Amino acid sequence: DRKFIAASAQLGPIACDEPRSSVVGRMLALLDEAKARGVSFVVFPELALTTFFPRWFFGNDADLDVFYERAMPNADVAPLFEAAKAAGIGFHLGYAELAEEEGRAVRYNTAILVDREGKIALKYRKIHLPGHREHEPERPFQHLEKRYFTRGNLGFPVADVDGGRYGTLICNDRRWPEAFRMLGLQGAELVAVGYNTPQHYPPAPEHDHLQDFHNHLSLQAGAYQNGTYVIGSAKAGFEEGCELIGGSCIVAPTGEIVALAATRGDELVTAPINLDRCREIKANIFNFALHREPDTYGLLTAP
Ligand code: CDT
Repeated sequence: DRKFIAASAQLGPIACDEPRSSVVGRMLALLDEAKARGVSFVVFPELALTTFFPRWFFGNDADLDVFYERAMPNADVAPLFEAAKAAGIGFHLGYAELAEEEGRAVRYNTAILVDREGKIALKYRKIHLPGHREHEPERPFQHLEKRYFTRGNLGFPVADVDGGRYGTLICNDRRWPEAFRMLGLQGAELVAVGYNTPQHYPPAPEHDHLQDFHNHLSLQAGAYQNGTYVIGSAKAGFEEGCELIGGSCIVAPTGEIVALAATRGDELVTAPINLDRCREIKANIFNFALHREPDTYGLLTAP
């Protein structure tokens, strides 16, 4: 339907040795609260089932493999799929994916949208992979997404889910207007964005105090410039020695934050959604058919 209550289900820190069953238990508690509040769509963060493992260098695949899912759903997350279906709640989930392509293992930073009937309606693999590829021991912590993930190969898909047009971006993608525009051009009305964003950015620590601002700046601009709701969901708090920003929020198509997390722990943030409000923007200031000038934008797609 077009009018419902949505939630961002922020997660606090996940320890390196916290089992999937414990994390899923925390998600089930948030889902219970969502049900009590009449929510029908919940956004969980990027890499929601484990600690943010790209902060460490692993010298061998066996140590790395434990953080990846080989199937989705699998036994660990089945309780989440079942509980959400029983409650008639759709959800977004980010996880590390170990896929097999032509007999080769390929690693992706992946997110799925699951509809209210428990069916996976959309799958996206992160395209803008930040950080670095080689071990940089001088850093206080690593950000090895370029080493541990292959660039997504599914484009920027949207799907018609439960009466609306939904898309997903993953963390660093939100900073790139082109990524949001790819979804906007396909008529997205709700974009789910999970993130793990350290407060400290070793290459430019002078920007540390701006991390929350840049997060909201990107989410709010993406919403407004494409006339879409955006639901941002953080993995937040002091995780294995690294502080991650919170600020999970729901942004209206006008770019206004209509609900905002108050903590850096497990927290459910809810707001009423009316997807027909997207037209306030899509039919006016950003009426693409009327006002876009794509023949002048060639530079945007030049390599
Ligand atoms: N997970 C993720 O993409 N995090 C990045 C951190 C900054 S780049 C090292 C982000 O864009 O928030």
